[in-house]
Amino acid sequence: SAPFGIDFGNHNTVVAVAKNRGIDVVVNEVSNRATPTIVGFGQQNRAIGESGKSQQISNIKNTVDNFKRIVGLDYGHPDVKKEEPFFTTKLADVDGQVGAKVRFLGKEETFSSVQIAAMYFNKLKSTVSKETKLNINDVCISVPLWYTQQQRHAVADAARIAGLNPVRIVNDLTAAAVGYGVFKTDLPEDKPVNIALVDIGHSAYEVSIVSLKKGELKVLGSAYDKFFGGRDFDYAIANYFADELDAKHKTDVRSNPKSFSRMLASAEKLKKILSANTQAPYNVESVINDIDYSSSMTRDQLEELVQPLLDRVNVPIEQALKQSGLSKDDLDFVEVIGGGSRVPSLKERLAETFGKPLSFHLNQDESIAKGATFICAIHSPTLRVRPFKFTDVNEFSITYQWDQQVEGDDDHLEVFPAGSSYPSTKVITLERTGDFNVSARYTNVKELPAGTPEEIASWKIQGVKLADGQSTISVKAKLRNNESGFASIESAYTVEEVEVEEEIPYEGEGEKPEDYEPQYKKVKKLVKKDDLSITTKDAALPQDKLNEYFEKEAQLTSTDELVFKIQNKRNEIEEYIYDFRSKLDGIYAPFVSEKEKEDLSELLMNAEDWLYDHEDASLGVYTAKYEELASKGNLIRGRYQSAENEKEEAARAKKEA
Ligand code: ATP
Ligand code: K
Ligand code: MG
Repeated sequence: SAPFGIDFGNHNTVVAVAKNRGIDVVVNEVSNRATPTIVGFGQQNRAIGESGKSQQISNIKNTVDNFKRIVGLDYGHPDVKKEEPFFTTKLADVDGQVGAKVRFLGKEETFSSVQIAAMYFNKLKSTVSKETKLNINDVCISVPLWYTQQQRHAVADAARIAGLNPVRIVNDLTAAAVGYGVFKTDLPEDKPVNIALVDIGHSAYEVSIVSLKKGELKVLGSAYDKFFGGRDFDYAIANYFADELDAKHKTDVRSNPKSFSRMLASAEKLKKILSANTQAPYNVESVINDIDYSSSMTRDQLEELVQPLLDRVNVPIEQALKQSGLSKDDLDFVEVIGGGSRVPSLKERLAETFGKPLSFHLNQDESIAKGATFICAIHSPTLRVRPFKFTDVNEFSITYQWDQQVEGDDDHLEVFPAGSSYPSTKVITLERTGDFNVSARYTNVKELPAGTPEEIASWKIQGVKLADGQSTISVKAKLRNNESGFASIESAYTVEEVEVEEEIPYEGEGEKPEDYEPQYKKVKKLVKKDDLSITTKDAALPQDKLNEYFEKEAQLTSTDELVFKIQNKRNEIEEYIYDFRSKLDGIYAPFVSEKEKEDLSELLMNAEDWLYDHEDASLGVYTAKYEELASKGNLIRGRYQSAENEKEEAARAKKEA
C-alpha cells in the first residue's frame, strides 16, 4: 500500500501520499488541496468534507465540525464544557465518552467522537484512493502536542475503524520538522542547526524547538496554547458585529445558530482580507429578520479586538525555550506555519518575541501532511526512503508500578522522565513469586492538564513458573515509550541462572601463539527461560467495540454509496429526458414520423412526472426506468446512426473515385 499521511486540522485537513518520485498532496473531489473537517448527517446519507461544508448552514443542527478538539475525551472532561459553545450540534455522553447527538436517517442518533473522526478518515481514505488509484492502508496521522495518550489512542482507533492501519501518531510540528530535515540538502553533518517552529492553526498554537543535522532531528522542547487560533479571531470579529447589530436592530443574533454561523463565516472572510488590506467590508445578507447587515473594520480595530490574545503570544515560546535549554540567541531560524499565522499583527508579535525576523521556508499549509507521509514511508516495507532519525520529547514523567511480591523490593520506578526523548526502551528486572500486574501512570498528577486521567495503562503478566524448590524467579520486562509516545511493555520473560563455560581471553604478550590452548572458566549467566503473556488494558477501544464500530462504519459507507448511486441514476434519467427531447427537435427530427414524435414526447413528459412522483425509489426501479427510456432512444438513434454511416460511406466512395 502507498504510504499515506494526514494533517488532521480542526478547520481543514491535508492529506498526502508517497510515490517513488516523491510526496504529493492529494486534491479532493473539487480539486482543493485541503478538505473541510466536517461531518454532516442528513435524511438519507452523510455529507463529509466539502459536501458537509456546502450544506453546513442549511443543516446546522446535524453538522459536526470542531470535533478534532474533543476526540477521545471523556464526557466529563473540563474541556468538553469549554468546547460546547463552538458546536452547533448537541454534545452527548456515549458510554462515558463525548459524542454528538444528531438527527440522521430520520431518527435521533448519537455518535462518539471516535466514530465521527473515523467517518472523516474514511472519507479521506476514499478520496485518496479515488484520486490516486493507489491502494491505501498504512497511515501516519499528525496530532497536536496537547493530545493526551487517551486522545492519541482515540485517533489510532478512528483510523482502524476507517479500515486504515495507523503505523504512527506524531506531533504536528515534529512531522513538519522531519519533512524540512529530509528535503533540506544543505544541512551540516556536525554542528546542528537550531530551529524554532511555530504553528498557529484554527484552534491552537504550538511551538517546538528542534535541532537538525544531516539525517537527524531532535525535538528539544515544545509548548502550546490550546485555546489560541484563527477561530478566536473569527469569534472576536463576529461578536463585535453581533453587538453592533443587536444594538442597532434590537435583535439577539447569537441566539439563532444559523444566523450566527453566517456571521462567523463573514468574520473569517473579513479577517483574511485584513491580512492583505488595512480595511475590509463586512456583509451578511438577510442575517436575521430579513436584515441585510453591512459594516466594516480596519486592521487596527482588529488588532485592538484581539489584544488579549496577542499579549499571550510570548508564553508558549518562553516555555518551549526553557524546556529545550536554549536561548533565543541560539536559534538559527524561526519557521512559521499554519493558516492562523497569516494575521500581520500576530507575525509582528512573534518576531518581536523571538527578537529576529521570521522565516517561511516551509509550506504553511502542507508541510505537516508531507512530513507525516514521509514518516509513514519510513515504516513502509515497500518504499526505500532516505535514512532519517528523529526523536520527540515527553511532556510529562511516566512511572511504572508493579505488585510488590518480595518484601523490601521497590514497587515503582520513574522510567520515562519529562523532557526525555522517545522512542526509547528500558529493561527492568524484578524478583517475582508468580503472575503479576504492572501499571503506568503520570508521576506528577498536579502538573497534568485538568481532566487527564492519572493512569495511562495496566498489564497482566502471566505464565510465571518457578523452578523446583525456588520461591522467586527473576523477570525481565522491556518497557517502551513507543514511536507514538505510548507507554507500553514490549515483552516480558523469566530468566534463570545457568552455569556456562566461557573462554578466558588470552592474556599473554603480543600475538596468540599458534599452539595456544584456550582456557575455560565456569561462569553464571542469566538466560531467557519462559516468555510471559501480556494482557494490555489502555485507553484504546477494546477489540469487540472496535469491531462493532468498524462494521457500523462499513454499513454506513455502503448506504452512502447506494444513495450516491441512486442520486446519480436519477440525474441520468433527467439528463436523458432533456437530451432526447432536444434531439427529437434536432438531429433525430428527419427519422421520426409525426405520430412517433408525439408518442415519444408524451413518454418523456410522463417520465418527468414519474421522476417527480418517485423521490425515493430504489436503485433497481430507477435503473429499470432508465433502460425503458434508453431502449426507445436507442431505436431512433439507430436510424440516425445508420444514416450517418451511409453518408460517411458515400463520402469515402466519392473521395476514392
Ligand atoms: P488546527 O491546527 O488548530 O487544528 P487547522 O490545521 O485546521 O487547525 P490551519 O489550516 O492551519 O488550521 O489554518 C486555518 C485557519 O487559518 C483558519 O482560522 C483560517 O481562517 C485562517 N486563515 C487562513 N488564511 C488566512 C489569512 N490569509 N489571514 C488570516 N487567517 C487565515
Ligand atoms: K490544516
Ligand atoms: Mg493544524
